[in-house]
Amino acid sequence: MRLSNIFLAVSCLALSAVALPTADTAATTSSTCSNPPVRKEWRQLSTYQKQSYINAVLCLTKKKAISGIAGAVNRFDDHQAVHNAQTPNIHWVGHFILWHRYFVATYEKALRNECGYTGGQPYWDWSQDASTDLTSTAIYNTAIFDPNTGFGGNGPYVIATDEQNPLNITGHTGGGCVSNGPFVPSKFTVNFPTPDCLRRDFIPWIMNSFAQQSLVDHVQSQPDYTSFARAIENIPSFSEPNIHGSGHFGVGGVLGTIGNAANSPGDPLFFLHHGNLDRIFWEWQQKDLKTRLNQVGGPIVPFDYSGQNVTLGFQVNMGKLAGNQTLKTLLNTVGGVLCYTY
Ligand SMILES: [Cu+2]
Repeated sequence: MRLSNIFLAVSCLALSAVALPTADTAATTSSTCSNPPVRKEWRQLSTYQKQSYINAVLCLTKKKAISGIAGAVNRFDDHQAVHNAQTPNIHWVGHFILWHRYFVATYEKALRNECGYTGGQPYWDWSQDASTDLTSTAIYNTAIFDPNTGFGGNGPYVIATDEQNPLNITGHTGGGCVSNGPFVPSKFTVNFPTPDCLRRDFIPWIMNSFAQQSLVDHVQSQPDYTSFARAIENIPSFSEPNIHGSGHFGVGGVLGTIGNAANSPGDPLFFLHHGNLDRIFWEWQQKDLKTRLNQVGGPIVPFDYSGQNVTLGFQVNMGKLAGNQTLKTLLNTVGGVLCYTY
């Protein structure tokens, strides 16, 4: 047994004896988080569970928006709109991973509370399928893209203009409307910021290279929160891989919805991609919970690595979708405000 596990076990025993709701040093399930939903990898779900999840997503698209953000028509759009509104402040900052943790959890809560979904938010562990042959398309033939029990596949190839591809990303294979699965134009619309179909634009070399397990291992070997946070985003360039970019640009490419920095949550797959990043973060935390439930760092202002850092008391918000929370609260997935596990 690891030291941290012993610590956790002892703390839990102590807590159950005195029935305190929270502890500062261990991830204890609080009185407001009993039976946390367990998040699973997509292929671990049964066909029935997969269908229940997709049905709950489609259910969100039939409920009226509450975000108050112009362009958001339904509850699915709400999440995309909130992400869009905060895009300049939540990437390449110390709170990147915690903001997105809260974001995915807010979506999970909506699926459960408003659309009758009973499971945990599933995630997509792309590393399981990433090939060292960068031209391989095998990863696109896995369960997650299944047209019947998954999220459907690519869009047909569309030429991208120079304006649409300012970064000159090579090798895109799609760009048109997703043509099979539950999110085809007849069943699903991306309403925000303006109505469009869901687009995907697979780029095999990015998907395969950015999703490599060795990169995940590198991120998980970081000694502290600040270096972890920086490693998971790396730099905004295609000259160096970063695991955050794998799902975004391997699936979204140049023209796809999930490849658009501000509006990526318009692809329902976003929440499984970010669910995986959160699982990687959660696993990293488990290696030293005592420290990693109490540590944040990294810049408040994007890329401002010599400027002011976030602290445990730093607050993030979900607009009208959920209350403001401190980073300290969001470090614990079973603390009460958050209530899920892996
Ligand atoms: Cu984001």
